Amino acid sequence: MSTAQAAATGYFAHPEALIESAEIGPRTRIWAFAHVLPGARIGADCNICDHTLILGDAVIGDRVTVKSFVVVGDGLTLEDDVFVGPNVGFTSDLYPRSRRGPKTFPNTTVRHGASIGANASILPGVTIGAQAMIGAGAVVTRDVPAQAIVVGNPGTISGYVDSSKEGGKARVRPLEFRTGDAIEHVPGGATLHELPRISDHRGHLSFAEVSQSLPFAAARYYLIFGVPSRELRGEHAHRTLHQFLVCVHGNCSVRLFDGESSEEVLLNRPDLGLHVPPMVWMTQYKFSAEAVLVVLASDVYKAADYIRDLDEYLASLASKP
Ligand code: T46
Repeated sequence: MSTAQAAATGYFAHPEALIESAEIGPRTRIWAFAHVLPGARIGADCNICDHTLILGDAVIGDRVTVKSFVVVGDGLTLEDDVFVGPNVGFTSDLYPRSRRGPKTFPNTTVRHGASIGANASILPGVTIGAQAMIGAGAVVTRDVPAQAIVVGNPGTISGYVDSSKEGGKARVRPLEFRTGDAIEHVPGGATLHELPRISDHRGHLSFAEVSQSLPFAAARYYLIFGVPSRELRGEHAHRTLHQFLVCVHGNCSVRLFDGESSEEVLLNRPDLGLHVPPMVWMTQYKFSAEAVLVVLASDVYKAADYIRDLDEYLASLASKP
């Protein structure tokens, strides 16, 4: 397509770009030496930089930036507002051999608002969650939860972006908090309780009593232990369940997100309890070796009480009166 034809359809193409697709949205700019193959779909207001190759099966949403030296396609979808830094490598075949490519490619999806730093490598078939931030040079080998920050090789979650602050990181509750009334408030109505500790020459004893530090009657307990440090648990909210978390050995981080703000709490003492009411999106990660997390729950296990999809969780919050 010529530059004049491009202008007629409402987008800009540099005279040195090679455009073979008719599916390009208005106000998108495609710069020199970019090659867009027939069938590629590019939305509105995108910026496709010099020396990019957009293959025929590529699906690119609106307001997407693709910096130089990136190949988009082979099962790849970039949703709205995605940023792809220079030299990012989207791989499409786990066992590549010359002239023996796979017949079909696994679907790789970068969800809306996610950013990928320069020189990162993304393995085929992964989903990078909404607003996630992939650090420069990271190697992403598996799915990335929404809002997670991933760095290193293999890519590991180092934290979460605080969606209430543009590009910011979630506030981390200081390691040794002390308060007068022994209760601190965290997002979503969750509270951090400093539990009684009775110490003598025999050691320590800590406890919680219903209606004092334990804000509900427990119907169940469960334990989480032996978690490899790279793994994360949770990534869901409960519709009605109250929970009280105590890390009785070692430490782990709990990220709480209430749809607007997020905060990370470090559970590092057996006399520190975290009450999490319903409808708080919660993740546990950064487990130390030998960490044991005890959870008291207000009800028996009910699979239907879980909301495991972040978009569904946000929609449920929005539909609340
Ligand atoms: C939570 C965080 C902190 C049961 O059968 N009974 C139970 O009481 C529990 C808690 C789990 N399960 C089964 C359900 C799954 O098949 O155990 C399996 C693993 O559970 P899940 O993937 O939910 O594990 P986590 O660590 O992601 O979440 C758990 C709790 O389920 C959840 O309520 O808030 O710990």
